[in-house]
Amino acid sequence: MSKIALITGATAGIGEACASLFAQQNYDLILTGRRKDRLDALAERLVSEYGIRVNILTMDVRNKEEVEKLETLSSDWKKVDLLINNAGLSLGMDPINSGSTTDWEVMIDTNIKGLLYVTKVVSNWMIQHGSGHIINIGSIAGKETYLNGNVYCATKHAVDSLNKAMRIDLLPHKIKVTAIHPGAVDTEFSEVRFKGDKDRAKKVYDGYEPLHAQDIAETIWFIASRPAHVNINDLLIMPTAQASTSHLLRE
Ligand code: NDP
Ligand code: 8X3
Repeated sequence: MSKIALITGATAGIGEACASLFAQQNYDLILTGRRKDRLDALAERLVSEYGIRVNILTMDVRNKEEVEKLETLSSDWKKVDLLINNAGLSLGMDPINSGSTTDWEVMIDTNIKGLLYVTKVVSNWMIQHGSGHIINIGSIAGKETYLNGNVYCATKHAVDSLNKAMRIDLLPHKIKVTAIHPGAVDTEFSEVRFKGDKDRAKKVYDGYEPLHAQDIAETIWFIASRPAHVNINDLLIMPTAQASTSHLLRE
């Protein structure tokens, strides 16, 4: 029987690249996100290219009731081997005294509370079937704090902390827990952060080669495919041209 992966935020960027790579590796997939049209198109492509089974769930991870709809999946689908907690975003880049409180709430509700809601449901399934692996997508922003990154950095520091907490709490149930913390990855991330300002978003990646979503997907595949006795706890991955959030070699 094929393994099952549940990927949050599969409609773009890192989540979408993971969906394609795990489909290629013959995983059946539960894919979630808010944009149904994108989920439908992705599912259709993966089923036809790889012959896997795909279950899509349109949900906003901020909405606890929508997340709990995961419980309506059949018992077969609840045998999830791998959860990739990927859905997340940054909104705005302003000093703490003038940032938008609405943006702060969206980031906190998505990156922290959403990740917790999904984890609570899926970790219970993993406990029931006695194994599983949770991979949390953190960020270099969860290891460092940079100018005007304030609330986004705080949410990713929370993911770093929750990653450690999950590993401790789920140890008796033999569930692996990993965080992967990327530096700059060229996805829709900056366009979302700068609210559709494509020029400003493009400038983030000017003059150097950023990571691509595929680089992160391949790293996640490496982590997920280690033998049962090996767990990668924490992994920081950066473009070669990036030494820290504020040290970039632009040419
Ligand atoms: P994208 O913007 O390309 O993708 C983000 C994904 O998250 C989309 O599928 C989006 O789906 C989903 N998402 C956002 N908000 C919600 C929500 N409320 N409910 C459900 N799904 C949601 O960005 P990335 O692929 O880059 O981001 C993926 C993760 O990687 C994030 O956690 C991000 O913080 C992290 N990261 C990104 C880095 C980068 O430089 N790009 C670096 C380090 C970490 P939809 O809009 O359809 O709901
Ligand atoms: C995304 C990377 O440096 O823009 O998490 O915060 S950064």
